Amino acid sequence: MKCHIVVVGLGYVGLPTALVFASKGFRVVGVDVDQRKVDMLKKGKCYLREKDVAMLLKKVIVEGSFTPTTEIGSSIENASSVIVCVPTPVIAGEVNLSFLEFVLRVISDKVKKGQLIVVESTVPPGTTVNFVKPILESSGLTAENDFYLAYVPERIAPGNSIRELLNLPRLVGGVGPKSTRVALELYRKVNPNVIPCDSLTAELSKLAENTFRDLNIAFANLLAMICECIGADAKKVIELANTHPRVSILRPGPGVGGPCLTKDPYMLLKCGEQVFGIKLIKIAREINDYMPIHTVALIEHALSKLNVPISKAKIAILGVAYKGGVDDTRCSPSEKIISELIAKDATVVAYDPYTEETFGARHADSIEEAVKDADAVVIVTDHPEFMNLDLSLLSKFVRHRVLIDCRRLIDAEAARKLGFKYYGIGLGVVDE
Ligand code: SAJ
Repeated sequence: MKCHIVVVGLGYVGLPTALVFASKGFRVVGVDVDQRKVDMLKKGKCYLREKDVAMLLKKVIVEGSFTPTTEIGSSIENASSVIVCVPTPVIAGEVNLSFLEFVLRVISDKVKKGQLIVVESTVPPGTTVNFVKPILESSGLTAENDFYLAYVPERIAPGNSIRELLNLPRLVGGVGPKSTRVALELYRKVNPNVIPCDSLTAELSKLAENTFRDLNIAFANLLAMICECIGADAKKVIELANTHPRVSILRPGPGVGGPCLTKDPYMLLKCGEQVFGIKLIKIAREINDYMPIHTVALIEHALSKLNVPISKAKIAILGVAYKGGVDDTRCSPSEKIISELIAKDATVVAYDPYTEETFGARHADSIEEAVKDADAVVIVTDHPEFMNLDLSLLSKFVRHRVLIDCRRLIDAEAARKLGFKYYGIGLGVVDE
């Protein structure tokens, strides 16, 4: 058995992290405040809907290398390393570091000489040095001399976490060279692809990658709306532009969801409010946040062509999760789309093969149940299950053959041949 690691916070990031270390021979104690989660984990039951995570959990529980607990203090006393993966939510543009602070105060009571403390939670630039370090040093010990402190940003995409933890390059940013070296040694044991840097650079890189992705999607969404205005097809335009070897535009859609892209750009915004052009980040966020409203406008437009007032319409929503292949509904565009439709008195039925969440819409157990008597079918999430929808079967259930394809999963021509009015984000509307 190798040394003992404590992972604090067993959510989307902490749980896979704990399991990966446990599977590589470390003795890992995973701490979470949620007793229900801890009880499930002890029985080898996984609350994340990821096959690899569930399999690894069973394995490490049977092997005895992973111990879930709600007890944080005593587990830290015996640890050689502590990895903190607690949420750092952004509320109304302001980051809330209270969960992080709480954990750090407990750690500072227990921190010992030679221990490595790692923060993986996304934080504003400078947090490791200006916020984390002083709290830990209130113990009387100092970073670099007595204990080691590093920022190692999590970079995993929910749905694919184990593979990414093992393969995606890890940025390892210590508060000094000794901390970087000690943290590199630890992370190298699970992933050979480790890149040394300092904590500030690691913090900024994490925010840069998610903000860049948000900007890129905002540009794709802007292009989509331009194409809708002038009767072009953004999907084709982007496909062609991307044949240029130095261009890589992402896909437009019904909005950007999830807990990362919707929050991390605000952390970058905050640290450069006086910088010329910083509003670029804000505008990108505004564009992406606007897309659910744009989607509702497209639905209303389609219904108006049928002379069905929205208050009398039945709308089937396919997909509630924020992206394809996951059950995660955090900040999902579906939430805003469904609530806007309900506010307009539409009858909304939602189906998602991965989650029971409906955000107030009626729940359907199948696609057929969702689309029964629908005036419009709206594909919101790019789940693989929606890629090959059997439109001829669907057409038997719906009241009107109207398809609004926010992810451009369906072949427009094939849909039209079956008598569907096909609308897509980024597809210039051609109403006969
Ligand atoms: N989306 C689009 N068009 C696209 C790609 C995505 O509209 O072309 C939408 C998705 O549907 C979704 C949202 O953007 O609603 C975000 O999805 P995502 O797959 O882009 O990213 P996340 O939030 O699942 O994970 C991101 C990842 N960051 C990057 O790829 C740079 C992941 O690696 C990070 O670890 C994660 O954020 C995080 O935790 O920070």
